[in-house]
Amino acid sequence: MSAKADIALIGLAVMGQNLILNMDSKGFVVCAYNRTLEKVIHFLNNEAKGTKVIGATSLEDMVNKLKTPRKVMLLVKAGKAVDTFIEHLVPLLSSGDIIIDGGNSEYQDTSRRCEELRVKGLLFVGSGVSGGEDGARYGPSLMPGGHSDAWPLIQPIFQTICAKVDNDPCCEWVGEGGAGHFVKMVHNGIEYGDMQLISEAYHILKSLGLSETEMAQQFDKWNSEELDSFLIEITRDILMFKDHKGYLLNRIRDVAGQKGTGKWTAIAALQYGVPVTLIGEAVFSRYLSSLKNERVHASKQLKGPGFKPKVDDLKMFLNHIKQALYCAKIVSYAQGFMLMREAAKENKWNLNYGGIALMWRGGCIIRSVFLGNIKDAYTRNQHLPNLLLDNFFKKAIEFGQHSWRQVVSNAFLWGIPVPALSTALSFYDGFRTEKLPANLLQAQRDYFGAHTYELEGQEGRFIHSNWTGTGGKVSASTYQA
Ligand code: NBP
Repeated sequence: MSAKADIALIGLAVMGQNLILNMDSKGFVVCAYNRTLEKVIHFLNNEAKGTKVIGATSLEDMVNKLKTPRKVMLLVKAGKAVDTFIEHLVPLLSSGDIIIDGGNSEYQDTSRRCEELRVKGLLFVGSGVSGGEDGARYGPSLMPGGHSDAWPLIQPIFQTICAKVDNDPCCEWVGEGGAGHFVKMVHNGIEYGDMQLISEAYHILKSLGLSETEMAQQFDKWNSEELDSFLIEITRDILMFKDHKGYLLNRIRDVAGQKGTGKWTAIAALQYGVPVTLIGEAVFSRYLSSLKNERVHASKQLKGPGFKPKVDDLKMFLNHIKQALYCAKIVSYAQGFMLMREAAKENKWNLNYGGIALMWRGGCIIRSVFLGNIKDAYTRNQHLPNLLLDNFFKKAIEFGQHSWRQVVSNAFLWGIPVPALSTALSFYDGFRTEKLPANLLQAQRDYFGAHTYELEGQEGRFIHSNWTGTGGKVSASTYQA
């Protein structure tokens, strides 16, 4: 039998099945394979019935059914499963063939796999795939990176099956090595941040006594303005969702789970030394939520301010909340882009920031009109050092910051936790402050550890003072505090 499949896809769980059906609907012939073979047969006889999808009974069979250069995409559980499949595929493939990992792999793993396969003459791509089940089926956001020779070969498939916004594909080559998975990781971190911000707004609205319908109306209104986005839209729908017992949301346990990509972003931020404070708080907030038993116990012991949240002008305060959400969101994205910039510098990736905003503009969970504004900012200036310095965002914060400060300060007075809204505000204030109190930190470090300091205007010249009159003249070179 002559080879006829354009691409093979391994992994017939929710993402794999839907991506196959997406590729099939766009005219590509896909060969489906899965570790548990029964799933291949079941898929062919059910979801893929009547399509051009073909199945494989073994990896050898799958490889033989592929046009060359062969393209094999993995959509399996990230981690060991990916390495196991790669190990089994390598002896079956030929030089110039391509392996694509579409799972949520760690970007360092992707960089490693890319190098290991480069030596063997194979092209490896690590691609972020975002949008969940629906995105995979009807157009995901795709963030491919790795061995750049693979891009022209997979581009026709990737840019056909991905989401489009105004006919622009939400998929572009990101960069070498683990760049695609790094960008996907930051995307997920930003998703954590967006969700946390919305949850804090919900908490305030609820504390002010708004009903589910009134809250849903606010989200609906915000969804027609600057905050127009998938997450605001689904929040409106979630608020209105009822089952036979009434509104469902109130009965859902307030303990948030996570799969780890937000945590990876926070870890990367610490490793690269970038203050990505909002995503960090979003991750910590999920951990705090999971201390349910301790929180229940503490709620009976620890006192707060002891009065009910109340505002004189509700309409005005609701607008303040929207502005606070918007301003904090700008800071969150600015921080995410700062992290990508630093990682790009260290890893020598040539990231196209406007292109990244466009990739996230459609198809994925953080899709929003706002990402179009970010794309425009990088179109105006592709070397923009920080999103906060773009005129559009600068003006947006100038306009919204009074509202933002009102919301954060009132939430503090009322005892409502707003870690993401407030850390974003502190970041904004820190970033725009010419002289921070770090001079005192430096003095303290030198006082107790002889870590030295620089004087204003004498950068690069490190001085140690004998603060007590009893210390020596020797400065430290090892211990860092
Ligand atoms: P899962 O992450 O649940 O993985 C299921 C697939 O992995 C099945 O094909 C399963 O084979 C295979 N697998 C497992 Br589990 N352990 C294996 C092993 N040790 N060796 C070989 N194969 C193994 O599927 P998914 O939710 O469709 O996600 C696929 C990838 O896409 C993941 O990396 C995920 O993080 C990522 N992702 C998911 C979403 C989403 O919304 N679900 C969104 C974006 C990205 P079996 O059938 O034989 O058990």
